Amino acid sequence: MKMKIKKTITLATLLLLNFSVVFSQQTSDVKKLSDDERMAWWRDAKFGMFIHWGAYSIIGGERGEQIAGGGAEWAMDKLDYTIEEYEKFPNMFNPELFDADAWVTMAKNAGMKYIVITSKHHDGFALWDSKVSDYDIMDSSPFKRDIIKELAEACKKQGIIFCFYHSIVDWHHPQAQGNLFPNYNAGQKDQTVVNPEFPKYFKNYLKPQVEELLTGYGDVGVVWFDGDWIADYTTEMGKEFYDFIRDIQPNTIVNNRVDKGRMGMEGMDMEGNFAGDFGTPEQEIPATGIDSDWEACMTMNGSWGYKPSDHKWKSSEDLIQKLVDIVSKGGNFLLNIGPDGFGRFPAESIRRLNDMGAWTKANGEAIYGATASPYDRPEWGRYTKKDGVLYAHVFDWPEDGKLVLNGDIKLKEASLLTDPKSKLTTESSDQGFTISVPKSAPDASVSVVKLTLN
Ligand code: FHN
Repeated sequence: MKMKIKKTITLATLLLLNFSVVFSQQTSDVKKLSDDERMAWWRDAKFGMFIHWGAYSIIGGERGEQIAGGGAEWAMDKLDYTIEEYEKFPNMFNPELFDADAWVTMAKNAGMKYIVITSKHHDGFALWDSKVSDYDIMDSSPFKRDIIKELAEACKKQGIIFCFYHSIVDWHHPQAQGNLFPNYNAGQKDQTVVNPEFPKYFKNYLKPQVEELLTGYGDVGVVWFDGDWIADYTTEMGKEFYDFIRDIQPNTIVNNRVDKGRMGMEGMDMEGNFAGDFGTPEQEIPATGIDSDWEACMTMNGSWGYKPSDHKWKSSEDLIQKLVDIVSKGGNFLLNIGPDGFGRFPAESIRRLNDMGAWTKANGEAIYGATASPYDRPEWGRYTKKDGVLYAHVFDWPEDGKLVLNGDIKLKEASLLTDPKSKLTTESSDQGFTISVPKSAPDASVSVVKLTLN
């Protein structure tokens, strides 16, 4: 394993104009934004694409008769590959159909504003040209194209904010869990298992790899850590890591998995002083709004990594409603794609992206830059709010053509969002306002009624 550490640190500034980053690599006078300024683009963006892609994408979660349970990105562990056996997959990973521009276009057309790609997942294989490792796309795969570079450049070109996911857990590295070979995942299964060499991995490998990603690929919107749960990783390391990242790119955003405060899949921090800028609920949406920054990440079927045997796809309608639900509670939605080993998005994912794109194109005004609803959740759907305007997102369109608003809403006028000229008749009573709406729903998934308030 090479142990070269890149010394140059490029300071960068994020200048954010309507979600598009103006890249201005500067070696001095980087403007350090306030926390609110730094978080502003992310809070407005609401919708991002997660990409889980790596050598596991050619395995598809299958080995002989076995099919890995859960996420196929865990193939190495779940299908009991030894490190030596698994190393053959990076050697075969040659995704010639990978087209970064096309991926970014698909995200953009879906209405997504940022992309978070797995630079390295738990298997340890790096998708960029790492100087501290041979276990990367340039040295251990025939592909020899820096995937992170191509994606970062495509994002920059198309005005999508580039972000990366990075695993603290490493099943391959000899000073991390890899040292527990053949039980390279023992620390996941038994929290008392630690690797005494882990601090060396942290200092000489994990940090330098993240430094490479922060210095070689332009401005990074979010550093999205994962694998915070292993006992080897400490809260001191987490805080040090957070500061390290902000020293390199002062305006980048870091998720809460950089530290050890996360409450399981619920994703928010427990009481205490933990590093990280936002909570990370996984595969779930909080029941109510939360008064701090959070982002729910979710799969379209049941797997993060490509898994052709998993047909449990969420419907487009469900995904659109999830986006609305999340925004109505003040969160962001990070929706996953697991491209295959050739570099293709699954057809089922593309269809859903297209459906979401059609919806966000028509209804984006009620999503981007919107905040949580100050009103109780109505039976028929959700509310979002922006600039004094309330948006009623109707999941269950009233058959009698009467949309009943919460009693505490003081309505001035109402119209269909997709038909601004439609002035809907409203009626007020002691119980509140009722709006007369067309008998059939304007949108099969979620129809939005724009409410101007008094
Ligand atoms: O183990 C991973 C999993 O493979 C996937 O990357 C998700 C995404 O949030 N995070 C972990 C589990 O919490």
